[in-house]
Amino acid sequence: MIEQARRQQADLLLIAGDLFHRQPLKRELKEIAAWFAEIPDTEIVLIAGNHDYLHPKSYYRSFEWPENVHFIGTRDLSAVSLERIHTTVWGCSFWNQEDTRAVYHRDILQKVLQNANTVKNHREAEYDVPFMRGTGAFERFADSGQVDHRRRNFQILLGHGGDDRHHPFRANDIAEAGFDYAAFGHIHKVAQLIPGKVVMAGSLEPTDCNDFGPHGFWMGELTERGTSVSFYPIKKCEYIQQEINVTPELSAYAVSELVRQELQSRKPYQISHVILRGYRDAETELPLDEIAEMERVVRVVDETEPDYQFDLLKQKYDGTLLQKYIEVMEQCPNLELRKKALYYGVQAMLDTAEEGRERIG
Ligand SMILES: [Mn+2]
Repeated sequence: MIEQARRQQADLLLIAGDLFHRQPLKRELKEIAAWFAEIPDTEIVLIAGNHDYLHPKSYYRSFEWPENVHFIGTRDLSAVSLERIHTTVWGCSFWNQEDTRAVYHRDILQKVLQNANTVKNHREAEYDVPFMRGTGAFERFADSGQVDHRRRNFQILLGHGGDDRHHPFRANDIAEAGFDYAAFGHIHKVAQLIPGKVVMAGSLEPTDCNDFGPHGFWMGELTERGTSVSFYPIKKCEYIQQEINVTPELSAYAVSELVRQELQSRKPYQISHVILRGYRDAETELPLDEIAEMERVVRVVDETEPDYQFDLLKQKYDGTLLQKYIEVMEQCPNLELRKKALYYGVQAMLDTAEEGRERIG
């Protein structure tokens, strides 16, 4: 990511919270600060998310960042004015693991963008946070209205949350408030909520094996004509769901060969959840252990149904409840319902039969 920022000579790198999955250690901040210092020509703005929230003892509160790094630690929206790149970035940090306040509500957003003085007073009352960098620049901007009117000042929102317990928001509110761009974090799945305007960053890499789909970062350009962003997947590790369609003719050996074949089309960075669907021969035991042992398979899920030979079953269980059940269900006009009733019903009755045949005998 840092390397990309250097190569692209990025003006601005936005980190939308939860840079750490828990409270960062001091040495971890030192380490990341050293990385950030490697790209001094890139302004870096970051906020704390619900995982690395600003605990009273958080090292974020006292940490000295390099010149190009701007940490927005306020609990309500405040701004960092980056005069060199004619950009103001608005944001706030989590002070608790949960925060249900609608800090990105449309009324608040409109107010912060339209009335700099209101924001300034607000800042003095509540935002007196000594570790915030860039406030000096912001003060000039708010005090005397020294916005460079010859060039447009870009307005960016940097946010975190989006579910009921973490700063719920509506993407439309943000687009309509007049921000040029809004970068959000928190939801692991990457998404463009409003094309070119509001994006959810996702995580750079999956945080666990159920974190499916591509992960990476957004990169784009803000110009007078508008914003354009594209997603850049980091192809290091990606979890996918590999569905395998099982049919009753397939032997256990054939199923494992089929899986092996399908897995060959994976990319080297893809790790599979193998999901077996369809109908297996009722007598066949699927080679689940063998599949689980295959390379880059993290999990096997058997969702197949046994394919019963209903005519044979009727003969074998002639005169029993099972035989009558099959006969009645075979008359069911709804095909989907008939299939389900037959498979689940017969399976349940056979399971019971194994416990004691007399029950259906
Ligand atoms: Mn989060």
